[in-house]
Amino acid sequence: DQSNLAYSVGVTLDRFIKLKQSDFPFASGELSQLLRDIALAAKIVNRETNRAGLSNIGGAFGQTNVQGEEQQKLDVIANIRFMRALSKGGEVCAIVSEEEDEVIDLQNNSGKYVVAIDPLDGSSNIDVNISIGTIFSIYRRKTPVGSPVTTADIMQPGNQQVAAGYVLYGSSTMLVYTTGFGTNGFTYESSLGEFFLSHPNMQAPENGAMYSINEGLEYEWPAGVQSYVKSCKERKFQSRYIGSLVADFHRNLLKGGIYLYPATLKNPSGKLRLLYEANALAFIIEQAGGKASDGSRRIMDIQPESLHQRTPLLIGSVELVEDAEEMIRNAESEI
Ligand code: P6P
Repeated sequence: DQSNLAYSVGVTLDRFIKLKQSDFPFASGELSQLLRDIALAAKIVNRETNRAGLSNIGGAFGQTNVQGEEQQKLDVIANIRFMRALSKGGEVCAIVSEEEDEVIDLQNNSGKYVVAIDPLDGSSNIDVNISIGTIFSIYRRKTPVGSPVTTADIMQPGNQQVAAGYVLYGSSTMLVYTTGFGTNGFTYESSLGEFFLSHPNMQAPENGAMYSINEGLEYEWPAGVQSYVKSCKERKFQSRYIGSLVADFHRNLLKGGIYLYPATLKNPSGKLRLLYEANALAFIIEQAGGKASDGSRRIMDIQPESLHQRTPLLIGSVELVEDAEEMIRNAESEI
């Protein structure tokens, strides 16, 4: 039947989206078109990323973004490309981007969807040729179509997402996304300009023996995280930390493992952003049978208070995340 055909490896992304559209009996195809628009922008950013070294666009652009980080030219290009892709289709009414201080109101009140996006996460890795990624979340607006966009449309918890995904510009370029009916991975074949289904119905191993954390910040971690990482070492876990969230997340999703970015002195609420990093990966990992928490709360249940708010993030194999949460609870009960 169509659903099995959809999962046959080698199906293009466009065909997959069309075949799975029946998951949304009442959808008018707008979400499908939005996903196609995002995939097109990903192909363009992929081309720019691969050329970064040659056309000298990898260097800092001299501007800084709301994060106060050196804005790499590729950051700027990726932001422009995704903004354009998200604006042209007419499905989106507002965008939250890591690269934009304020909400981008597209003045398109007939748009049904709100998108939160990190156009190019880990851009400090561009100059050293480490994999980088795009992360996005898609929400249905809360206020009636046709009315102006309000905060209620923007400040939605992750459990309201209708879709989420990431693009990993790595040794191969992959698009992984969910619409709430499982998580599927597509690999880009640049000679054909198509994403092909390569990882149907991805399942996060329930357990694993790999942890990802910036060990240089060990003395700043909460006690529970220190004891959890100590237990990983006692069990001879492998330590793998690329310093690029999407790359670390993707490897742990495939192999089993846990990524941790806890509160630190410099970032008392953690470093990663709730709206356009943690929520999307949380939706993806849950749809693959994994778990995402801030150490005690489910990431997708956190009610956002501000656009660029940060959150501690523990994400990956369910057994590993639950072990870490238990050690954090125990440490807190001993205070
Ligand atoms: P640190 C990259 O800047 C990023 O946002 C994530 O991609 C990455 O996992 C994390 O920060 C690395 O942070 O403090 O370990 O360098």
